[in-house]
Amino acid sequence: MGKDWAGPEDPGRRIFIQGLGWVSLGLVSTTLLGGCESIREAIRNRPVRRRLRTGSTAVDNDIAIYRDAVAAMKALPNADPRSWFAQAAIHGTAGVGFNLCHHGTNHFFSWHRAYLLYFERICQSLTGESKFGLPYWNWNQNPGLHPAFLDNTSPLFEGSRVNNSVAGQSNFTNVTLNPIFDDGNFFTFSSQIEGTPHNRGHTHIGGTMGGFGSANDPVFWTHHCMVDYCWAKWNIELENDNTNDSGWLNTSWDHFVDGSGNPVSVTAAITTLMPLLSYRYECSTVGKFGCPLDLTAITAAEFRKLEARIKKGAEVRYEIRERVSISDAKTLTIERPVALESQVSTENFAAIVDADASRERVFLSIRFAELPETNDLFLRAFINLPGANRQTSVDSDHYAGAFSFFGTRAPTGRGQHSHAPTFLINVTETLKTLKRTGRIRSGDPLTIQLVPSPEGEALSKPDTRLMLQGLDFVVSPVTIRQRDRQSDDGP
Ligand SMILES: [Cu+2]
Repeated sequence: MGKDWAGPEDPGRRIFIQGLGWVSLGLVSTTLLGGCESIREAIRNRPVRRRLRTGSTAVDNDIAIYRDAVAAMKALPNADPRSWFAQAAIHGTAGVGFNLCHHGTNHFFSWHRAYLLYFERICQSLTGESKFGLPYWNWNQNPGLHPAFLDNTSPLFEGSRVNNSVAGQSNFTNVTLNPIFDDGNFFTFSSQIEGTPHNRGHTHIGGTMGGFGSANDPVFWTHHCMVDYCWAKWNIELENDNTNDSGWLNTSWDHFVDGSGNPVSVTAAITTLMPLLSYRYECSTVGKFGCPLDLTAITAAEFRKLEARIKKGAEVRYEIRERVSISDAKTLTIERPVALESQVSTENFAAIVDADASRERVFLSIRFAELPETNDLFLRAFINLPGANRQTSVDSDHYAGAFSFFGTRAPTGRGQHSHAPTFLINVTETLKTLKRTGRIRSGDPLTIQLVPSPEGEALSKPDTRLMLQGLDFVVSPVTIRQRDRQSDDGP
């Protein structure tokens, strides 16, 4: 193995040597936990992933290194696994399909976290900047792309982008993101981050970013770094727990390479510790959520507790207590928003409308038979608002949420993930508000309005059809985290 940057606490290396799951973690902890000062020291010395913005010397420096790294990767022959071509091809191939990436699965977060870490290692290794942390594009706070990506003489430039900003796009604003971050269930949180800001980031920037070759646009990595920060923020700062499902934890991948181009093996379990052990995020606000935790000021005991909590996870399942069908298969077109009326029985109605938000959440579950031919559109959902259309404000109390498609029906038939694309929208708060203000009454039917809108003025394929397979209300129990973590010192 060549000389790659990997500190003694590096979990990726441990797992490569030791095998699957948590086997290696004793080693990680003993190396790290010397005492307060050494922990603070270790955390401070990690690569820092900063929020992309102007006016910060540290960020300017990160961008300069990123630019050099991208140039160096682009200069490598395609056959080199660290080359720009090879790294992007792990994810997908333009005009052909996705390759190894996870979309629409429970490993959307974990797979992309590993993908980013090893990409970051390659950047570090090719530039000699062992402390380099990939900056993240916080679209909620800074909706415009950083100017460094707009300079057409820079390796960070990509000429095919359709938009350089997501300003004004509701998939990134607090009204949409707050209910997603309020969802304490790992699976449904992941699904909504993927379907809403993640998918829309791809399709709204568009061009290369909107297609199977998206990882060829340097913006991709900063966008996915933000997706990864969303997971880290939700899990580490906001104290929600990941799943402890052993099948999930022990899933492993061996198609990534380290900074020297040598293959590595990584488990989903290990990815959960990466933001603690391999890099750290500079905190920033997302929606109504500020910065409740400063990792660099943490004591050894607090760190141990935090690490134990992450390793322990929680009995999280995506369980369906109640499923009420609103609609069967239907074809939607962009020209015609669709209103779907439920035939909800009295008991079902109560289960949905009276759900106790502290114990259960209500989702709209929207399944499509297949991806559409084009993805330059997004959908908004409203409840009990018969006239809802493209112009209806998301500030309406009836607004439930939005989602976008990423990927299209692959021209070759391969490369798209085989499942039917399913989207979840957390409608718990919307239902509560409508009930409180008398706009939902027991016995009246609940109606759902799905409003498709083009990204721009018109669709590239105006006759695009959306093959809705089914739309349901789903009531899912909230996993109650164990409050007492005193005895949770991990396995
Ligand atoms: Cu993506």
